[in-house]
Amino acid sequence: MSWRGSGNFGGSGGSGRNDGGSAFSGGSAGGPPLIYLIGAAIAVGVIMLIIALAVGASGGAPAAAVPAAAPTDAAAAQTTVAVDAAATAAAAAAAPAAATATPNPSILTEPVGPAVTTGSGTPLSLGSDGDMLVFDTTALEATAGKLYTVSFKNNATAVQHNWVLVENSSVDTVVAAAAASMAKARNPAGAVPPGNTKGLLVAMPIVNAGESGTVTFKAPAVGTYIFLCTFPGHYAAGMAGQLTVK
Ligand SMILES: [Cu+2]
Repeated sequence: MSWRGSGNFGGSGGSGRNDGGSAFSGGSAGGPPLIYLIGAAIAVGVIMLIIALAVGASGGAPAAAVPAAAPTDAAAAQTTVAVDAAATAAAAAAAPAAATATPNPSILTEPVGPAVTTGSGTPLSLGSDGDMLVFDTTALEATAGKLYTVSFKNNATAVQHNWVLVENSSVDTVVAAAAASMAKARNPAGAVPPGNTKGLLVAMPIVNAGESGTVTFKAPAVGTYIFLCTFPGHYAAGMAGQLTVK
C-alpha cells in the first residue's frame, strides 16, 4: 500500500520530474547542438592542453637551461673565490718571507734586488778595512754576462756594512732609497734599497760586525759601476769602490 502510495507519489513525483525533465529535455531537444558544443569545448580544451604542454615544453627548455647555467655561474664564482683565497694565502705566505728577507741582518746570504738567487759564480772577495768606513778593496773586475759571487767580510768590531752595486748615475737615488728604507724600518739594519730602485744592480742585506755576506749576480754590460755600502753615512764617508766590467 505504502508502496503504491509511494508509487503514486512517485508517479506524481515523476510527473514533477517530468516537468523538470521536460525543461531538461527541452535542452535535450536542442541536444545535438549541445553535444557538438560539448565536443567542441572538449576539443578546444584538448587543443589548449596540447598548446600548453608544447609551450610548457618549449618554455621548459630555457627554464631548465637557466637553472643549469645558474649552478655553472655559482661554480665559477666559487672557483673565483677559491682562486682569490689561494692568491691571498700565497700572498700571506710570501709577505712574511719578503718582510724577513730585507730587514733581518742575520740572513746574510739572502740577496736583495735583482741578484741571482741560485747557483754560485766566480768568487769576488772583499771586506771592510777594520773599523774604518771604507772597503779594503776598492777596485774589482768582471767579465760581462759572467756569474760572480761576492763575499763580503765585515771586519769591524761594531759597525754594520753591506755591499751594493749600482749604475754610476744612480748612486744618489740608491743612497736615498736606502735611507728611506731605514726610516720605514726604523732600524739601521733596514738601510737596504728596495729591489726595484732605479739603477740598483745588486744588493745584499746589512751585515753585522764580524760576519760575512754573499750575493751572486750576473755581471752587467761592459762599463764601470760603483759599489758602495748603503749603511747611513758610509757612502758619504767614502765607503765605495769601482767594478770594471770588460
Ligand atoms: Cu758601511
